[in-house]
Amino acid sequence: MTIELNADSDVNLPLIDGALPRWNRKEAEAIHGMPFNDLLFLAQTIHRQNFDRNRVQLSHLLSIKTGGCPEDCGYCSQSAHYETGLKASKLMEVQRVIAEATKARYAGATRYCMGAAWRGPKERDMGAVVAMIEGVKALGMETCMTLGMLDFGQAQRLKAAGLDYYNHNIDTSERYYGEVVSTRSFANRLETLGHVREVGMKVCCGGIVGMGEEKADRIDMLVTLANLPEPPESVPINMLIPIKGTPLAEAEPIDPIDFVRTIALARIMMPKSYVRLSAGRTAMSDEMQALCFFAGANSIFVGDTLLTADNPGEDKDTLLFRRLGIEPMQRGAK
Ligand code: SAM
Ligand code: DTB
Ligand code: SF4
Repeated sequence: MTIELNADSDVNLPLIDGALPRWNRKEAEAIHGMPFNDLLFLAQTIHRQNFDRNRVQLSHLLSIKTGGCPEDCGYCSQSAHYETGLKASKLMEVQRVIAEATKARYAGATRYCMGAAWRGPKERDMGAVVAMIEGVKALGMETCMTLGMLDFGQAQRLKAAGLDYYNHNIDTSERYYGEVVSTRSFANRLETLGHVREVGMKVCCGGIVGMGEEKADRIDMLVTLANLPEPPESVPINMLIPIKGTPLAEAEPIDPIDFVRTIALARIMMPKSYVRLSAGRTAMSDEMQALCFFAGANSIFVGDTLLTADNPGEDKDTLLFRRLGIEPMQRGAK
């Protein structure tokens, strides 16, 4: 099947039924640079072919271990390398995690994502982490964790505990990665993603835009994601939340139109993935978020806080959804 845009457009997207196309930078650049109306029309057309068009999936985040992280990610409030004023905490107790998850479930979240400021989990933490997965799963929510690097055995144990998704972002292009993080490599990220896939977990992997990268870096990041052996089931697109004390505190904000183009390109190149409009919504207007939903974003984080930073909160999101005629996705929906 080929999507014909109109007689004036020279970009036809080959979508062979059932098979996802593979991408190269040139094709991706051509789509990214289409006239905005054509780009959004194409993204929305593909979105409708693959998803319930007026539904958005709700995920809820909880930081189960905050701050004091040995990694030096230049965007992060939780890195021990920077003075961000954040107080580090120990791993949260299992019962408290389950109590927080119960609240999120009643507020409509279908996926519960637990994040830890670790380079990777230590053996001594694995028991508690497994108990958290089992407890949250028992509430009937999908479970997701983001704990840093995993070796194969750790991935196997998380899978055996019932973890549905593992979040591990590539964050930017391979070229720009070293400008942002020095304590690990882009290849390390891909290695963990490989373990997660190999044990049969679903992959949540995306990145951050607005870190001073070039348009080509955003495009390359999406090309890498779309060309993984299987594209991630979830693709979080974060807009940098500038954090005082980090090297990226003064990064030039991304042009909102370019941000929407990034979302549209993600939707087009990964037609069956959930594209999550992730961090940074507090700084976005309702109109910008509406454009992102039109461009194919169909998942958000709900609740007052992300891991450490502010999020719009339930009242604001309920109002926005009402204005846009968007409904939360039901549990068990595709
Ligand atoms: N420590 C784990 C790791 O790095 O994989 C998990 C937690 S980490 C905070 C998860 C993701 O949050 C990062 O990969 C990044 O994409 C995003 N993130 C962190 N700080 C951010 C910020 N200030 N603005 C936007 N996104 C951010
Ligand atoms: C993702 O891509 N975004 C979330 C989640 N995965 C773990 C985290 C956003 C963090 C925003 C900054 C903060 O709260 O500290
Ligand atoms: Fe640590 Fe993750 Fe923050 Fe990097 S992004 S400093 S690994 S918590």
